Amino acid sequence: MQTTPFCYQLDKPDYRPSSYDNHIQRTLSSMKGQYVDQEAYGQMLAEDDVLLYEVYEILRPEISGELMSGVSIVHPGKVGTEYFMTKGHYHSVLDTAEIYYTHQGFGYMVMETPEGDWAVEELYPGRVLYILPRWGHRSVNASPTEDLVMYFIYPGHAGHDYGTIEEKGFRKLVVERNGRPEIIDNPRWSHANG
Ligand code: S6P
Ligand code: ZN
Repeated sequence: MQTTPFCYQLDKPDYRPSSYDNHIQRTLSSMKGQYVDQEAYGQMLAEDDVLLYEVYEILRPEISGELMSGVSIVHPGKVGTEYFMTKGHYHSVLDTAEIYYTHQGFGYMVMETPEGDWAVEELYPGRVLYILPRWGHRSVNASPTEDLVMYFIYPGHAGHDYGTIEEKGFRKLVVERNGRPEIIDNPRWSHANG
């Protein structure tokens, strides 16, 4: 790990960092139960465990004075009518924020709090999204052809809680209807919460 200030490049055409510590690749099989159309999910998985998204991480010590950063790339595609998306998570230390800067593509950040608030923000090149502490987040690629490429920064001690979202999902889904993205209620979320 670096002990003096350091730099890395995020260059066109793909904005992958010039150096990184970790490359995560998440495929369809890691999203069991997350897509509302379970039949479409099963059929697609039987054909191919496709790559949904990748994360290049620049890691630092997991302490509050440090910052984690990196690049996430969500590939284009759909499971049924629902766009490819990240697993989504809360930070384990709930009271930690995050910033996302979109380099390329078009999509949405779906967010909610444990208190019942929700928000969905558009993501497109040049746009900066500030995610407040306590807001769980999932990125969704709503472009039919382009990667959604974003740079992110969050506190070193934040950690990740995936379990809550795996169990309940998000309140809102982004689906394609009549060739356009639409934000709808997640029927599975309502069911899970009675
Ligand atoms: C971490 C930050 C991103 C995500 C990445 C993948 O706090 O929000 O690095 O990890 O977008 O999403 P997920 O939900 O699989 O971690
Ligand atoms: Zn996060």
